[in-house]
Amino acid sequence: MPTVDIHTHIYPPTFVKLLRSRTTVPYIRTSPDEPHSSRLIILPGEDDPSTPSTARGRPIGPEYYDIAQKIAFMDTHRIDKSVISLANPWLDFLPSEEAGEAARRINDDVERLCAQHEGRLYAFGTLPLSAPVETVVTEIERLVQLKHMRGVIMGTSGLGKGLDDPALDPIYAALEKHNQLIFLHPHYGLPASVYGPRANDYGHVLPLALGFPLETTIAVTRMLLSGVWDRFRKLNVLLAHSGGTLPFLAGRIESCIKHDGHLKREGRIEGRRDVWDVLRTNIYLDAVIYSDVGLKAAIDASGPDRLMFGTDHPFFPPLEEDVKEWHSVTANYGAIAQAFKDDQAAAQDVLGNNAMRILNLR
Ligand code: 5CU
Repeated sequence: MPTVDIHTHIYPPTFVKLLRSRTTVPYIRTSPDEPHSSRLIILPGEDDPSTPSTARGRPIGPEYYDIAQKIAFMDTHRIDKSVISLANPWLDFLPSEEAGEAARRINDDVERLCAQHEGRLYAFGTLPLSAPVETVVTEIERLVQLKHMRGVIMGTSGLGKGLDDPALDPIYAALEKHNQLIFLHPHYGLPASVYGPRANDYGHVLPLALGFPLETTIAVTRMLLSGVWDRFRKLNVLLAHSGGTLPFLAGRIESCIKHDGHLKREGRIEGRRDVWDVLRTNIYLDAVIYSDVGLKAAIDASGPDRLMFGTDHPFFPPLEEDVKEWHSVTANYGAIAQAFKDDQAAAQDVLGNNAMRILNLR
């Protein structure tokens, strides 16, 4: 009975080199005062001049780019297989003319890493979303040929205008045609103004705990409202962080749709697929929510057969030194144990069997 981690990131060496060459977000900075410790600065606003440089971003060590550390982490946490993905902000920031080649290079790097650990690693590929749509579709078609790829990871910006942009249709069509899952992951959070003038006092808590999940929820709701799943009925999307807040808010979203005079006048309420249908047919959820309370909402919304264990490694390492097992991982294991305390078979499905089936792992 395998344990499979489907939410686990890496910045392969070529990507780290790219980040080290940059001076604007996203970048990696090594201060001359601390030559042995580098910081990874990726989130919007994270290098605000009012934040001391030693508090910007997060420390970055080999766990972010060394595949041997990923395997060691898997061994420590009894994870048999991982489906690795490039971490945010993927290639969103690259100039259009560079993105296609960068995606090919990084996807080939990741494919090689998986081949070095046959049977233990699979991957979600990365798309060159700032490139012309044809370049993106070509990369999707190339990814299908790579042995270890099992779909693509994407942020919420799409081609720059969000995931409800009709210009994405050829990309959705290619993903649907080749049965490639989108792993949808947040990065941009909410506008900084909502965090208030004292946001810097609160570290990363507001953007990560709330900005990320709400970003995902809004992105998926926009896809729903624009009819993406009416046009692409077999398009499958795996939502990070147990769907943000989608399982909890699905009823409210449906109610707002049914009470919207504008949608009614335009005839867009009847005949569409509702959020519950999409949650149970097109959406998969990870189990990265750290508590059985959120997990139960995910189970109720999509069903235990659509939920898959994840860790978010290498993010959220323990702050204490000499801790062997990460709190963030034991919290996710604990949430599954608690939510399925009367159903061991369903717990095992979430821990690994679902991923084996849904992602066709061997
Ligand atoms: O700690 C963070 O900033 C992050 C991040 O950027 N991406 C992610 O997947 N988890 C945590």
